[in-house]
Amino acid sequence: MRIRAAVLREPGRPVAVEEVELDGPQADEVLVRVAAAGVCHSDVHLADGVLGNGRWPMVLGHEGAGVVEAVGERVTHVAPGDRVAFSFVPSCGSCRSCRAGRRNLCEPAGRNALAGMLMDGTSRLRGAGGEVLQHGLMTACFAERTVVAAAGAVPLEAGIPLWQAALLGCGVVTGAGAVRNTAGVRLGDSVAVIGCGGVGLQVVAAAGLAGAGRVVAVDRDRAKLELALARGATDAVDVSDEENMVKRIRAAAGGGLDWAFEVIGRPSTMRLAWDVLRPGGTAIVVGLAPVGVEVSLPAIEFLSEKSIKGCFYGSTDVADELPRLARLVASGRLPLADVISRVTGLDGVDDALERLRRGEGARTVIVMDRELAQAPELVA
Ligand code: COD
Ligand code: ZN
Repeated sequence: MRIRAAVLREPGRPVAVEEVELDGPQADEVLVRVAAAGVCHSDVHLADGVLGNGRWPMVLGHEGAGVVEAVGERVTHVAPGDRVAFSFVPSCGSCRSCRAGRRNLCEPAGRNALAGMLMDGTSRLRGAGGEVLQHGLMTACFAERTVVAAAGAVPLEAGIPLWQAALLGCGVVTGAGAVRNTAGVRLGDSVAVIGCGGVGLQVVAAAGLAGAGRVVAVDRDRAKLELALARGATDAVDVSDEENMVKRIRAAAGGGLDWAFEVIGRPSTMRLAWDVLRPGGTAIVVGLAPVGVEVSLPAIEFLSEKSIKGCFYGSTDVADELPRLARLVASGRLPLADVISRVTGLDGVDDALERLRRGEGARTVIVMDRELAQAPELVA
């Protein structure tokens, strides 16, 4: 079938909407009519070509929600008409990582996501000239319709509008999972969140829900800090002048911190996360740095049992946890509308990427179908 989709042709060129060809779902796949999709900083990384060579031409978009239109013959967990959120780690359940209970590290899912293919290593997308297009992080949801692996379509209960559910599959799962799974924040712990963008704001809210005693929001953008305070941060530290950052963050928490989440993806802020820890504290690196970037730490400080830990997709088993998070949203305990700074149409993808590069606003949500998404008025 013919659909409209936002295609990355080559890094450095604007991401433009094209008519592309989408094949129907194979036995273990699902065809979804996309209602809405969130624009994440990782889309900027992909569009800028810093996540590795050859990751184009690609239909971008890895965070979104929609309604199932058709399912392959082996799919049983969803049916046409079901509302779903996308997961960009459709874990296979049988590789070594999955068997060990670490489904976010599913090996075939990781391999195929990097290749821009579905789980069988092939694509359902072709450009107007017949050339194969990659599926952005196995989701490719900056499009009117998409075909995803069965496990990439997670059913949603009623009670959450799709323009908000669009954020569940990346920002919310990553942020909440970093706090609950990767870290394991306990009641009364002190937490710093370094970088309060689309993902960091989810870390802030999750730290509050986990019962952290202090949640120190750190950013160089005043507007992000205001949002963080409204989402449960107890303190805000503006690091736009980069002066005495370590001292000010520690002072806000009444001393070194138990946890520091880096949600930007820069060596300097990874180091900052390390520096603000108390002895025995742990830095969780959520942010993704371009290929080839290194980070350095003062080795003597391992003596104080500080740790630094990587984080991918919030160490989450999405099939189990995404519906739980959706329930928190539906019950009003995890608001999402406040982090959506703009709602726009499919043609607005490139502008949204540009705003993220400039650090302007929080999440943009791209709405493909306003009625399906139950979305407010769109802004061009
Ligand atoms: N000091 C303080 N704050 C800063 C600095 C700095 N030097 N630089 C940027 N910031 C702030 C910005 O003001 C902004 O508020 C925030 O950091 C970044 O936010 P966004 O909205 O631009 O980015 P997000 O939240 O959409 O994405 C953030 C990640 C870094 C988590 C994401 O891009 C990423 O790297 N993800 C990798 C992890 C992963 O699981 N990836 C798979 C798909 S996301
Ligand atoms: Zn993302």
